[in-house]
Amino acid sequence: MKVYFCGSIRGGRDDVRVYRRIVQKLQSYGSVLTEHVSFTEISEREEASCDVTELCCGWTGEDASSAGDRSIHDRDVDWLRQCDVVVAEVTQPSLGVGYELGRAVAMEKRIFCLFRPTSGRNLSAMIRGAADGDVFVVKDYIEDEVENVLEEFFKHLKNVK
Ligand code: 6IA
Repeated sequence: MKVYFCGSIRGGRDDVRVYRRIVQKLQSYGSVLTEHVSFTEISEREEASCDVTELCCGWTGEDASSAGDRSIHDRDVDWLRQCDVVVAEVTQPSLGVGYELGRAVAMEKRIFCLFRPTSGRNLSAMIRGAADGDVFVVKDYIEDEVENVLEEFFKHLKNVK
């Protein structure tokens, strides 16, 4: 199973430790194409060590610094096409995550969005309003429940497949 995980990068990295927890759990179900989203070494200004850049993008040396936004976009859209399921942590608002979810809907992917109401934020109507409880699921959760919530979702996924 290929999982595409979405989490904020330039939108802000406040939740990176939750992303790490999610990705670790997701890796017990399959390969996470976008593991780099959970790397604490990546800041919202995308200052990452060379090692990390190499790890996440397969770019090395000069390529890594000059790859640019188009390469990131095209590669991510390609991964989105390849994946079996999209899991997004949507508490920290991110234009990129919103865009990925819109593209995923158009590709008819299964989508699981995780939102933490304890953040005091109100989830965008374009995400909450897209939920149909089947192909597009939005789940309110607290951080301590995150592994259980993912377990429930993947159990359900196995049954509908
Ligand atoms: O607008 P945002 O930057 O918050 O969008 C975040 C979302 O877009 C994530 O779910 C990622 O899948 C995708 N994304 C945004 N920036 C990158 C990126 N930058 N690399 C891969 N995916 C990205 C390069 C970081 C570099 C240090 C390796």
